[in-house]
Amino acid sequence: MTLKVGVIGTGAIGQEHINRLNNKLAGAQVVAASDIDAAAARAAVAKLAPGAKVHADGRAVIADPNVDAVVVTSWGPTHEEFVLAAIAAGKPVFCEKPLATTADACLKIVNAEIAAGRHLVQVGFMRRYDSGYRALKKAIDDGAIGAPLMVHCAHRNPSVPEAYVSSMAIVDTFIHEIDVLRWLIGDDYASAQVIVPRNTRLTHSKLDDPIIVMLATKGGIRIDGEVFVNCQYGYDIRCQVVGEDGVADLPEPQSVPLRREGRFSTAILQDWKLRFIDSYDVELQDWIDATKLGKVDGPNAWDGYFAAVTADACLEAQRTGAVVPIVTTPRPVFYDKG
Ligand code: NAD
Ligand code: ISE
Repeated sequence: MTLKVGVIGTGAIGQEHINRLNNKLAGAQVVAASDIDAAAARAAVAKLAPGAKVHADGRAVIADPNVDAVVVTSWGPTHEEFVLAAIAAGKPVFCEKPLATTADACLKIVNAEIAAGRHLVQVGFMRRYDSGYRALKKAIDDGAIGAPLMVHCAHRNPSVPEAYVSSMAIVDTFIHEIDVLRWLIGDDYASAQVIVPRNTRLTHSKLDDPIIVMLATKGGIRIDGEVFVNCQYGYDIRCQVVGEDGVADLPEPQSVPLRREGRFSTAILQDWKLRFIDSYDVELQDWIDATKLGKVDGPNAWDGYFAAVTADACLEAQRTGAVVPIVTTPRPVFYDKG
C-alpha cells in the first residue's frame, strides 16, 4: 500500500520533504499540498510532485479524502492549528519542529491525542536519526565513558535572515539540542540559564548572538550549549560528552582531507539541508513505515511538549538572566514506551 501524503507549507524544508517523500523514499506519494503563497505551492508541486492537488489552505489538505497522512512544514506559529486539525480528522501527522511555539499549545496537542485514543503525532527532531548521534548514544549506553557528567555542545549557523530574533535562537535553533541531548543522555532537565557574552558585530539590535544555554538535568549532569547563528564559517554542530571514565565526541561529517598548496584541509558544510540529509531520509522512511503499521516510533507529542516546556524556561532565562526551573505536568501513561 502507498501512503498518500498531504504537505502543508512548501518553503525550504517543505520542498525538501516533498522531494524525498515523492522521489527518493519508498512507499509514499505526495497527493496534495498547500501554502499561503499559492504560487509557491503550485511551483513546488509542478517541479517535485506533478499531479498532486494544490489546495487553498492547510485545512483543505487535511480534509482531502485522498490524503491518508499529513506533513506540516509551514511556519512554527501555524503548527498547533494544523496538528490539532489532523488529530480531529484521525489522520497521522508528521510535524516539523517545533510541535508548537508554546508549552501550553503542545499540551493541548498531547491532550487531544490522548482523547483520540491513538498515537498520531510525530515531531521532526531528525537528529535522533543521525548516524553520528546514534553512534555517540551507543558509546554512552555501552558504558564506554562511564556515567556522563557534563556535555559541551555548539550549534553554529553561518548567518540568519534579518527577521531572525533572539527568541528564535531557542525555539528555532537550540530546540534541536534540547530534544537530542535529553534522548542522548536519557535524563530530563531540571533548570535552565542563559548567558549572553559580547555580541558579534554582525548581529542587530533584536538578536543577541552568540548565547550560551546552561541546562542542569534531574540526575545532576550539566550541559553548556553555545548558539552562534552568525559564525560565518559554516554550519557546524558539535557535541562532546564527558563521562567518569572518558570523553566521547559527535563524529565529524565525512569529508575528503586535502593536502594542497602547503595546507591540509577538509570542507565544512554550509547548511542544515546537507548536514542532516541522511537523517531526514531515515526519519521520513521510518515515519512512512511506522504510519502504515498504525504506529508512531519516533519523537512523539510528549517529546514535543517536553522540548517546549524547556524552551519556555530558556526564554524566561534569556529575558531575566535567572536560573529557571523546568517543570512539566506528570507524563501520561499513554506515552510510556512499551
Ligand atoms: P520557510 O519560510 O522556507 O517555509 C515555510 C513556508 O510555510 C512558507 O512557504 C510559508 O509561506 C508557509 N506558510 C506559512 N503559513 C502558512 C499557512 N498558514 N499555511 C500554509 N503554508 C504556510 O521555512 P522553513 O525553513 O521551511 O521552515 C519551516 C518549518 O520547518 C519551521 O517550523 C522550521 O523550524 C522547520 N525546519 C526544520 C528543520 C530541521 O532541521 N528539522 C530545518 C529547517 C526548518
Ligand atoms: C532551522 O529552522 C533548523 O532547524 C536548522 O537545523 C537550524 O540549524 C537553524 O538554526 C534553524 O533556523
